[in-house]
Amino acid sequence: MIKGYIFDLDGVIVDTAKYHYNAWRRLANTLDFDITEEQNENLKGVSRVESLEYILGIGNLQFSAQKMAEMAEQKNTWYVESISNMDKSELLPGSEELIKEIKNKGLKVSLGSASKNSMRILKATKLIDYFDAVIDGTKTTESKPHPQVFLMGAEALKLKPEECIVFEDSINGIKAANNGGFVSIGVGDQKILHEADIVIPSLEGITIEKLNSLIAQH
Ligand code: B16
Ligand code: MG
Repeated sequence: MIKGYIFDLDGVIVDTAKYHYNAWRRLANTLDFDITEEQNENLKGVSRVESLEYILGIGNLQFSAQKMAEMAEQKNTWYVESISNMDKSELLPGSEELIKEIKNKGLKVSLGSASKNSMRILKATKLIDYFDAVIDGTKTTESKPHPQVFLMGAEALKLKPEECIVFEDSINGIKAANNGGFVSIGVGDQKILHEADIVIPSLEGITIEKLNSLIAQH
């Protein structure tokens, strides 16, 4: 029986994946190359430092550790600027409704995000009080597809992985959920997220009852 719901942040609760992409593109452009949407799929759910390494690999470029730290900082400054006026209008359809329903039914909610900006976003969108646990990039040492972020979430909720659903928009996040033994729900494109147990186009109209029936059919 499902007792806990673990939500990825960027691309599941809030529409911030586009801002990460824009900021990385801006950085790549300063180095005279570009990144495609397809390449961006591999950046979703990936930590800031590992994203930078991947991007520099695309440009076939190498820099000192100090220069790389400066570039990661620059990207984050641009990203934070783009979310500085964030409010509930950035919530993806259905996310707040589902989180509220889960809490109203006395079930548990955790965040499972790679982002170090997650508290800022949860506060700006006024969702923070619904969360029983917040596990993010400030607490983890391993990146998705390692399951650490979700295992820490389940532990904080005092639940086993098989008692929890993970919602994810990234290939790496789905792999992380599967690696940890969670029920994985891909939120987005079936073609991209085909490794998920179940794929839904968005959280719009998704209720606990619908989730239970999708799991029963699986
Ligand atoms: P930050 P998620 C991830 O968040 C993003 O998908 C990814 O694009 C980003 O690089 C990563 O967080 C780190 O974010 O630079 O804010 O620490 O999808 O795991 O919620
Ligand atoms: Mg995501």
